[in-house]
Order: sequence, then C-alpha cells, then structure tokens
Amino acid sequence: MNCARLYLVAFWYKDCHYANPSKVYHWGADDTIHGVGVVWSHWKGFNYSLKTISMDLSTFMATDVRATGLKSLSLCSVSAAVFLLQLVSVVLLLLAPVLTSCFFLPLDCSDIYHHNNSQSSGMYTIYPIGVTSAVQVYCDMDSDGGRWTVFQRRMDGSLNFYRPWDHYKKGFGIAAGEYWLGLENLFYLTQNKSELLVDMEDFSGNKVFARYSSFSIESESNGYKLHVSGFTDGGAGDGLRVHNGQKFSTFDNDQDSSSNNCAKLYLGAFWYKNCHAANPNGVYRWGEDETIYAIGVVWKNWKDFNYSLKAISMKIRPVQ
Ligand SMILES: [Ca+2]
Repeated sequence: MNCARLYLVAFWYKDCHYANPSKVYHWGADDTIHGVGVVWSHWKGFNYSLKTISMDLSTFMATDVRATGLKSLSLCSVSAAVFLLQLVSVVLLLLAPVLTSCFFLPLDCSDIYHHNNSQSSGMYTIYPIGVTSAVQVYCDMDSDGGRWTVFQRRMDGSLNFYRPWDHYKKGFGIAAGEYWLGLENLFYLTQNKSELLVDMEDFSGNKVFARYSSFSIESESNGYKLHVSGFTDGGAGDGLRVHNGQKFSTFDNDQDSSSNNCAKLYLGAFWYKNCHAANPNGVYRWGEDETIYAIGVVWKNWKDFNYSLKAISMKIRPVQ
C-alpha cells in the first residue's frame, strides 16, 4: 500500500498515519473518503479536517528579533498603506463615471483583442460586471484566432480546488497560475452568445482539445445550470455531454442528480450529474493513479477515469 497515494499527500508515514497535516484541505467533518483531510487523529479523529495547522521550527534568536522594533515598524507601514489604498479607492469611486467615459474598460479578452489585435497571450484586467468588477484573467490570444477568456486553469497543482460554494461563486486563485474566475462572472460573460474551448495536456506532452459552439450558464437562482452544445472533437472526446443541463455542485451545495454528494465523492466542484465524465476541478494527481477512483483532474473520454491531467484550461469567447 502506498500511503501517500491513499491519503493524497506527503508525510513521514508509517502504516499509514495518525497525523496528515498537508492536504487535502477538507473544511471540517467529512467521512466520505477516510482520512484524506488535514488530520490530527488524536484530537479530532480521522474524518475531521482542521481549519489551520502549522509546524514551526523556531529559536530564541528569531523570537527576539521579531519582538523588537521591526514589528511596530511593519505595522506602521501596513496602516499607512491601508489608509492610502482606502483614500485612492474613495477617489476612484467618485471619479468612476468620468473614468468610464475616458478609459477603456474591457468586458472580456475579446474586447481587449478588438481594441488592439497585436496583443499577445497573458494577463489582463477585465470588467465582466461593470466598473467596480475589475478582475485579472489570462487571455489566450493564440488558439484559433485568440480572443479567449480563460475561466478555469490547472497547470501545476499549486492550488487547492476543493472549495465551498462561496469560493466557486466569487472565484479564487491568480491569473498568472491556477484559478477559477467565478460563476457570477461566468454568468454575466455568457449573457453574450459564447463558444467554449477546453485545452488539455497529459504528462507525456500530448495535447488535445474539445470545442463547443454554444456555452452558457444560468443565474445563481437557477443553480448556474449549464448549457453546452455543438461539439467539435480535437482528440479529447465529448466529456461535457453528460453535464449539459446540470446545476453546479460543491461539497456544501449538492445540486447534482445523484443520491450521493458527487463533490464529496470526487473531491471537486462541477456541473455533476450522477456523477461525471469530466472532473477538471478534482485533485491534482500527477498522471495515472487508481488508488481512489476518479477523483483526479479527469477527462474520461480521453484518458479514462484514473488518469489525472497535467494541464487543462476552459476558455470562452463571444460568437462573432
Ligand atoms: Ca446529490
């Protein structure tokens, strides 16, 4: 038995653990999959995942230095910086109507492209819900004519995607790396008739894609229900067909069509049905691994249920 594969982290395992302080960050009590959370079993048992844990090495010297003037200096600079930021945001809010008419506030990457079509792929600020909704995204200006706004990206396993509803609604992560743009932003962006491109890569460097000529989601009051159709195969297969018409589910908001909680069972968040043929927000698992069924970054039609992809990104653009 491989304890790290079974409990999804790395630690000084014996057979296997009484403490599992790394990942998966599991948000409290959850007995769906035994012992995979941030566990300290002698305190809370195997199926309670702690809110915080830190393992520190410290010396008296380090404590002494931190206890002297450095602390008050940094606090002072932080307060000054916060005050200045507040001042700037008040001024910006007052000037918002003027600024909107003077400056270019792109709705999405397509707007950025049309403003200047020599822009390269990279990070840009967009305003999906108006002047106060600035958010950084990665724009793909290369694939098939560019203009793509990336709303989901996995690339190196640096970010935990097992998160509650509120996080999936608002978005998390950073545009330079792994992130989820947020369902509310996605809802507003897909009010314009949009298409979807899903790019994928395995750990051998093979790349495929799936494309859909129509993609939109409904509002939160309708569970952010998914509408996706018009599939074109770029070698990946149609992983989203079974998800069409499903509401979005997180572990704390089960809106799937299963009697189980699909998000808890497959450690992700998605438009689960009963449960999935794609789990792009699952656990980053570094390739083939059948220890726990189908919990990885899965695109079943390409690599089946027990292969976790190296990279996947989901991106949209308005249909022209
Ligand atoms: Ca359910």
